Amino acid sequence: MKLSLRFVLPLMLVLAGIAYATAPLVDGLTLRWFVKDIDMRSALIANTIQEPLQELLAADRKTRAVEFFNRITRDERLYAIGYCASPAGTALASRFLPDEIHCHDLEGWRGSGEHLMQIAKGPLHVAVKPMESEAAPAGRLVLVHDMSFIVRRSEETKRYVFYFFMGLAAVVSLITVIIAQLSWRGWMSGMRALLRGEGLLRQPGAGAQPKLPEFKPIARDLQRLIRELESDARTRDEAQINWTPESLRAILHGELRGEDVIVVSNREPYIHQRRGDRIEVQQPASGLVTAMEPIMRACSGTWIAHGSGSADRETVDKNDRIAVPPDNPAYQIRRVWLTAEEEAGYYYGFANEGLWPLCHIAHVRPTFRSSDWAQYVAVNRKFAQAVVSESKTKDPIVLVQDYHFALLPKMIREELPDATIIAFWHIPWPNPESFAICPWRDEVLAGMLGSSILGFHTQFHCNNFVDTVDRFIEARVDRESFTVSHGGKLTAVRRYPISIAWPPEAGLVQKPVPDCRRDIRQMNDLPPEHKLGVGIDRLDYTKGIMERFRAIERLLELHPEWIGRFTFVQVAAPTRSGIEEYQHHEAQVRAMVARINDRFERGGPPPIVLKVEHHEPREVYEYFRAADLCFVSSLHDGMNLVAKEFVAARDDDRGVLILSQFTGASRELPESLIVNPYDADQCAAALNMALIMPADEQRDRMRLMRDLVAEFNVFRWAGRMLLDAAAMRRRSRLADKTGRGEA
Ligand code: GDG
Repeated sequence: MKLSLRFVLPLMLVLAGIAYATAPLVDGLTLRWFVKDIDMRSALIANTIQEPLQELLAADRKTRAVEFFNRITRDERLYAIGYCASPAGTALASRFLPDEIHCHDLEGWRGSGEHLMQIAKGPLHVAVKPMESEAAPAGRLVLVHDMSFIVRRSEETKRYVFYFFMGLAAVVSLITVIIAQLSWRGWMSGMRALLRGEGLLRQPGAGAQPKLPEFKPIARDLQRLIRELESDARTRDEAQINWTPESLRAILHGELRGEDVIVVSNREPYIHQRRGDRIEVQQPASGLVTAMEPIMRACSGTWIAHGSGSADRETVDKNDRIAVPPDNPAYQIRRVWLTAEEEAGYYYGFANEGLWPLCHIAHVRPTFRSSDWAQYVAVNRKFAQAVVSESKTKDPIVLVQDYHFALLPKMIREELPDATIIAFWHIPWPNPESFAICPWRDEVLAGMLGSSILGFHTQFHCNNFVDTVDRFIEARVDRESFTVSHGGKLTAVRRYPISIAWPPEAGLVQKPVPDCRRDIRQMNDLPPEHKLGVGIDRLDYTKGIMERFRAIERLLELHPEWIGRFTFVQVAAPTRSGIEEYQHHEAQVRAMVARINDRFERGGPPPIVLKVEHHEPREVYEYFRAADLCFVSSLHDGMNLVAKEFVAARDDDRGVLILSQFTGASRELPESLIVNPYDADQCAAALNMALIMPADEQRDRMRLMRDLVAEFNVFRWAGRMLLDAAAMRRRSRLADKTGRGEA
């Protein structure tokens, strides 16, 4: 409305000015037309009355002539008529012939012509016409017309012209305002879509989005520019920041102050266990917990997780919440309770017997049961309800962790459409053909596409995901911006390589390396200078533990000089032991170790020591620091944090990392010895190379790897995702604001 008035008033004033300026022109024009008209009229009257007048004059009937004149001047416009026989005489005149007209003056008017004169009554038109009579050659007829009607008509015309221009102004304004409003709305929705990174670049037929083909090139350029500026700023900012828990906390305080942040994961960061009459608090050694803790402490958010500890129920309040960390509470855990059937179907069943083998190409067949799927859907729904009930605002930031919650983003989106949902998939994403065997393929993809940002460790996994979406569900994939538009909602698919805390916790690297070497060797009955290799894994078939042992066997076959001089200690934390495939795998691993040891032990130290038990993080680090090499041989792994932990543990710049090419970490740590775990000969050669590698080469490789892990640590991983989410929220708030302000 304001916009309309701002536009219409000046336009009206301009047109009124034009009307005012053109009035004299219109006046002059109409006057000229009317004078010409009256001239012609006067000539016609003069011609018509000459004959009867001459007859009357010839008969000297002057009184009749005057009556004749009076009769003619009954005409509305003919004001008076006069006749002068000669300049010297008096005019024979009708009523109203103005006193100013004298016969002797007519000579001054050169005998004939038209004149305008002004009397008190108004303007008059005086026409003098010579008589065409031989009897009175000097006779002149004077015809006086009243011109006041011209003034009246001129006034009227002026008024009409003015009305016309005002009407024109109103119509022009109305049309202009309507067009302006329509195109402004188009622009605004275009700009809003542009700021969201969609809309203007949509292909025709891509839903009820604005399609303004003429803006496409501008939009594309703008989008590219914004993206470049953003990524420039982000790279610059990121590189300038020294990423620590404190800096992450400080940045998030600034960027996300007052925001409602919710984390959802299957595993909880603090587990309460009952030990007799005592309650113990355990913090699971997990990369995910390490990464998420600083975020939660910074934002005082809520962490929703499965309450799996034996004393979890007795430690929560009536809302199933508990404030943590126990010594200095900064955020809340909201525990979700699962029945045994739910846990069996959702966690062991669909997540770990279905999705886990499906996403890891480790040649273990996924098992899909509709009963597991039903529990998976139900548990995801349960967590979605928990998110909604814990959300203090209508647009919280929700961080959904891992493959246990593929359906959760969509379920949350249905309840909280304005939420910013970041889902992070910690395991690989396979190629479309492999993923396609999942009977609930489309539901899983649609569920994940409820996210605002979907994160994977590597670009390869992002590509696989986008290819899968492109292949199987109705969605628009933009490979330039790496976004997927599905059901009118845009999801950005991004690479966020996870990492570990840097520097590692002081307690983990406190014990000097020589002491670690000595103690670990003593503990395992190995001679002081014995060569030691380590592997630290959950006892999972994706970790390639059997392929690792096959490589050790091959090393001893090809290089028998290492028999009795080299031992490999495998720490294998029990995991998912309720699943048959894992039990089978453990049995196979144990049998293989027995066979290889049997073959090469020969009275000395065994080639392989298998420790199927959970170790404390401090013990794990002691093994890392004691070892000459660490072997990570995953058959397929999202990232593999063990590789980074080994690097972090080696502040003495020694030790060699042998790393499977099928881990995300191999993209970031090219200074390790990269191997194909399926190629036993290649792995054996790498083992031998590691065992004989000179100290300075070990140092050069280790320093480069340590620099990388230090720079790209877990705080940066978390910070990048949260900063991207904060930027996304700023953009969408700006778009909403601009839209609301002008629409
Ligand atoms: C998933 C993805 C991705 C192992 N044994 C013990 C123990 N660990 C610790 C290690 C390390 C962690 O567990 C294992 O992390 P990984 O990354 O190697 O592998 P997953 O558990 O499969 O994790 C993986 C990760 O999520 C993060 O996104 O990298 O690709 O599969 O921290 O040190 N810790 C203790 N005792 C053990 O016996 N304390």
